[in-house]
Amino acid sequence: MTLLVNAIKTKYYKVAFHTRSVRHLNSVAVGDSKSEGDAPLVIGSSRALLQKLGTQVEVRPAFITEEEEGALLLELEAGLKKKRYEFDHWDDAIHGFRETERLTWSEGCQAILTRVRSVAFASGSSLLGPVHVLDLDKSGYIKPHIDSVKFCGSTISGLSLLSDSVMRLVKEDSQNEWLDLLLPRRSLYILRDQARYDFTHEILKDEVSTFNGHRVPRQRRISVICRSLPS
Ligand SMILES: O=C(O)CCC(=O)C(=O)O
Repeated sequence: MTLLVNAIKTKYYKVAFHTRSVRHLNSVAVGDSKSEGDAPLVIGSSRALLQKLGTQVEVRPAFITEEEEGALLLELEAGLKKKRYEFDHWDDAIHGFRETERLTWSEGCQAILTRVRSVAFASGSSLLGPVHVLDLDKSGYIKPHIDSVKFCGSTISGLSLLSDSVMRLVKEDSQNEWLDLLLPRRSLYILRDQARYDFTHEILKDEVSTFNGHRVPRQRRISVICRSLPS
């Protein structure tokens, strides 16, 4: 069991071992990713950066309905419950998680994933067959990392179930360039190209989970992640 869990994690993630202080003063908001109330879902360190990465970072709120979220949870919970949350050594990429990969889905869930794939990936792209499912405990979080180029291509997209959360992107070689993405429960996020290769991404822990100065309480969160294959 542990071997499988470690194999999935090690396969996808390259942890970024850097310390940094991200300044969130003077952030700007731009782009098409807006909440239903028209509030921005992506903010960043400068308008130039947001414009540059505008098409490479998307958050689509309410991508799935409550019923669809329920269907995914029903299908995933039994398998996840058999595993223990792992609270790992400080240098691992994820803290307080359990995970699985799933290749076959019920018809209803498959239809949701087909919708995800049709909006997130260019038609004709080769996709990783198994979907990665990551269950973060309320106290769990994902440290800054860049997904391994060996196993993951130019696009990563994920559905967020059970909780709102904040994803932070920081330029690997220029730490004062950053974006924050508010990922509402049932939203879909998409990271492409430079946003995926040149920026670390992370999911903030509850204690520091804020977006644009507002607290975003983190509950247990399950993400359902689709990836393209390296070309
Ligand atoms: O849980 C998430 O949505 C983020 C997962 C992640 O960091 C990754 O797949 O590289």
